Amino acid sequence: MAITDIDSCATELLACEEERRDRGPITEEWSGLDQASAYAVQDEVLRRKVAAGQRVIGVKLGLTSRAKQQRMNVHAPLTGWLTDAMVLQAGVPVPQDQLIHPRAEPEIVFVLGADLVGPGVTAATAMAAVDMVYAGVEIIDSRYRDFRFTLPDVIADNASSAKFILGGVGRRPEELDLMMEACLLEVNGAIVDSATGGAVQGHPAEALALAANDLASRGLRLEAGWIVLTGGMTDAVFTTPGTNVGAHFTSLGSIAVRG
Ligand code: 0L1
Ligand code: MG
Repeated sequence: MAITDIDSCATELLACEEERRDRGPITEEWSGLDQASAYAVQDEVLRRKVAAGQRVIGVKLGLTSRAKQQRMNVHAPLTGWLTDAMVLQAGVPVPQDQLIHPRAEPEIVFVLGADLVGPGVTAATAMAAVDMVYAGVEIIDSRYRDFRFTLPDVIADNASSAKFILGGVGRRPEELDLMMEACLLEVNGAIVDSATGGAVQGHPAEALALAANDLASRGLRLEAGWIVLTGGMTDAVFTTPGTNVGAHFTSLGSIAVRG
């Protein structure tokens, strides 16, 4: 289909998700896809999902670590939406029959105890709004072939969102040194990558502040009770059938993912 505006772009990206079909970057077809129109596409896709019964449960950040930015060749962070349909319960295998080319990445996750309203949110004010901290693994699944995209493309695609798993260990923020919180990423018994929370914008609280301030620039806010995924700490690994991924955190426990 010809992509000529926000509406047709939203229709195409939703169709790709539903049909498990990947495609080339939309910016190569529609020059009107800039950052602002890409967020409008993201919001339109969300509006349609909510109209179909999904519930907004939070926000995700993407490309908040240098590892991810270098890997994807996109050098700026972005935000996307989380809905209840994205929750994958621990122990449930990656639903290959719903996804195109899923990959897993470890993240530090916040659950908010209070609204967080930008502009002007700092890491300190952001942390004051956090109720609990968890480990998470995000299962990303770009609608773009080979995960090849520009910043507007990946914004329109809701930051490659698909599923996420929340760890079973919740801690109060004051119990943790999140800059030093480490994660070892294991694939089929071998450690393939590692990072600390400092990889995420210097501190995951900086990522949370960034989300609040970015949303404020669009007249939006983070809400009490919402989940915030702060972005992949390491590169993401493919979760093909038969792959076993483990994300082992210093204080936040381990998450096992079965491909
Ligand atoms: O597909 C991608 O890697 C872009 C989304 C970024 C996800 C993340 O950094 O958490
Ligand atoms: Mg992520």
